[in-house]
Amino acid sequence: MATEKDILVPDIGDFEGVEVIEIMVSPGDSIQVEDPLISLESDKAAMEIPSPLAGTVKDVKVSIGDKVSQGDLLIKMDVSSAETAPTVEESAPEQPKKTTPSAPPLKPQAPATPAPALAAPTSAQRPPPVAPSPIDEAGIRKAHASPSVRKFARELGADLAQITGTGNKGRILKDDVTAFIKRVMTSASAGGGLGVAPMPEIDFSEFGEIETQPLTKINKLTGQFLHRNWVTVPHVTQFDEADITELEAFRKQLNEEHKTEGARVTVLAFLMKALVSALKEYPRFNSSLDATGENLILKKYIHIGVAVDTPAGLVVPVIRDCDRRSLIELANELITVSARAREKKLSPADLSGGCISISSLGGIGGTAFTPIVNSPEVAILGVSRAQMKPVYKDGEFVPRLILPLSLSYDHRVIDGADGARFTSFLNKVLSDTRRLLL
Ligand code: CAO
Repeated sequence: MATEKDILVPDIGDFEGVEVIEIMVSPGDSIQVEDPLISLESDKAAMEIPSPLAGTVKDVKVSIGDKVSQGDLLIKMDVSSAETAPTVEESAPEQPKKTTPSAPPLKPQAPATPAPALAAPTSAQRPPPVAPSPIDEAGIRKAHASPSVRKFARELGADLAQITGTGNKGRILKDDVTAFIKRVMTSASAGGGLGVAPMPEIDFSEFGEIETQPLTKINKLTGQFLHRNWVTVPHVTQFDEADITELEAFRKQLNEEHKTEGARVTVLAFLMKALVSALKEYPRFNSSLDATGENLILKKYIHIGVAVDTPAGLVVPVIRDCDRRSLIELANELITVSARAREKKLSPADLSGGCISISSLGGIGGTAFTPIVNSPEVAILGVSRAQMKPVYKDGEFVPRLILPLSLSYDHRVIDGADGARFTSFLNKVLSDTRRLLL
């Protein structure tokens, strides 16, 4: 006869309100002692909760993203009388295994969603796997592997669906993932991959005092995407300078007029407006290559991603329908979205669907830089700090406020001539804001 037993959160040390990041069982699953049930992640460590009993899962009482503490109910399980010898309440479940430390997730529901830093590409837009490709999270969840092996596979970008497990009942082991990665690396270098020498492992402490800081989740995800885009997209960066002397006077006047409403219009809002005009004039910049690389998808909407510098790393929220918003609305949206980014309140939807991105370092400094295209977008506009410069005009040098622009684009889609036309167009509208009305 089966008895119903409660599986509770065991002693997890000093942690309170720890997030459920993975549920490995469903009602009806037959479970052995020690089989992993749930994965939790605090801001210091990820841990697996193993089953203290054998039996059948009756009900799962938590969802991904829930916060749990010691003693909270996780699972109801039917345990046959032969297996009930130590009851859950009596037997202290084993201390969960701590795995490698990891940073707090950006979004509880999406621990491994490749969205936080750069707009997540759809499967149709993934390039061939030269660099680590976005992880197939559904495939990883379905795979017959422990959470620590799944975590290991996520970190390496290994597709568990392609790996044959050598463990009990075909369970994928850590060694299987390592062997798979070795195979992929070997075939990549033999078959025209990057073929570069691996980075040597260096003990920096030999040279002086050091401190090891784990990368945040955002750092890691951003790194993967930037690396992929850097090696798969042939980049060209077009530099230009826009005279924004009149724009600046207008901007100051606007801020003065809207002072009581707390409006704060920065150059960025004007740049978004200028980009809207430029994308309408040059629709190829508002496109993406399809999966075959043989067709261009031209977009009829204008959603602009804005790189935001946050304490946890770079994120690129997308402001939608910029062509339907006024300058003041765009300025307000920028304030809202950058605040939400810094408070880690963005959802994956807020980070997807961008047509082109702006990376503005103008508030910080610099004269020019080479931004990396936020693929599958085909261009990104980098903006540096505006400076007063002497400009030769009508036979004399006059002081003008000059804004440096750095437009990187995907040379498979955009020709050099169009790159230069695009920045010239931006210059024209930024130098004479009346043109933004056209
Ligand atoms: N030239 C001169 N001054 C500029 C400027 C420019 N190009 N851009 C902004 N400023 C000024 C603003 O007017 C503001 O001045 P006040 O305080 O006097 O109003 C000040 O710099 C700070 O602006 P801001 O950064 O708060 O606002 P923003 O709208 O320009 O930018 C945001 C918002 C979210 C884009 C920005 O805060 C940010 O995070 N930038 C970093 C982006 C980044 O990390 N890019 C690198 C990505 S890797 O490619």
